[in-house]
Order: sequence, then C-alpha cells, then structure tokens
Amino acid sequence: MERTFVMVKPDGVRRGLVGEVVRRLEGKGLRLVGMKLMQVDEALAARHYAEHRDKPFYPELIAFITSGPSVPMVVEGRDAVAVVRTLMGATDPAKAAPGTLRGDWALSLTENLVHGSDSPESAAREIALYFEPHELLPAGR
Ligand code: 3AN
Repeated sequence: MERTFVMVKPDGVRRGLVGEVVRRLEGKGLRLVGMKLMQVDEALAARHYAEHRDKPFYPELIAFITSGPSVPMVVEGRDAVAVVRTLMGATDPAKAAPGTLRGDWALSLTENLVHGSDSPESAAREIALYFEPHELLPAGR
C-alpha cells in the first residue's frame, strides 16, 4: 500500500471538476484518506513549489495556485504515486493522452487542473505540507 498527494488546482474548482477528479481516482480503486477545500496562501505555495523557484514560470505558477480555493487530497492504494501520474496525464495538457484527466479536461500548461506527487518522497513531503496527521484516516484494508 502506498499513499500519494493529489490536488485539484483552482481552475478545476472554478470549473466544477472536483467531482470528475474524485470519480476517476475512486473508480480506479484508490481509497480517499484525506480531503479538504482550502485557499493556498503565498507561504504554502512557496514551500510546495520550492524546486521550481528559479524557473521562468514560477511567478505565474504561484499567482495561479493562490488564485482561488484548491482541493488537496491523500489517496491510498497499490502503486498510488505512479497510478495517479498515469491518470493525470502529461504535465502539458496539449500532449496528455485522451482518457487522462489533463487529456480530457485541460489545455493550459499553467492551469493544468490537477497536481500529483512525482515520487513517494515527494508524496510524504507534500502530505505533511497540507495535512495534519489527525486529518488523515489510519492505513486501511
Ligand atoms: P507536474 O505537475 O506534472 O508534476 P511539474 O512538477 O514539472 O509538473 O511542474 C509543476 C507545475 O508547474 C505544473 N503542474 C505546471 O502547472 C507548471 N509548469 C510546469 N512547466 C511549466 C511551463 N513550462 N510553463 C508554465 N507552467 C509550467
């Protein structure tokens, strides 16, 4: 069993696509162990995207991720990190395969609907950034 961090970004919340994201995660067989609606502030955004601090797209990324409420989640299941990356599709939605979340529901590189951790180490770091331990269900099944 593995856990990963997933977040519906502000574009997804604005467009009413939270349910679509949750439906696909649950439909695949992943188990929701944490979920909330929250406004990401500048400080949290800076910690989340620290690895991109020197990239040209960083200011746009921070402005976008703080532009409205997001829905961070933790899901659990076999190979959860890789499975979520597959369900999300490529970072650039223009190149994301049909049938993936970004392939079906996004076109912009910045406003690309959803975030998912890229490794178990990133997942642990990002889960701790967004959730207190008591906000997560105990490991199950
Ligand atoms: P992913 O979200 O697929 O893990 P990362 O971690 O490489 O992708 O990038 C983090 C976020 O930064 C992306 N989700 C996207 O919103 C934004 N981003 C990445 N590359 C670019 C780019 N070339 N131009 C604008 N935004 C980008």
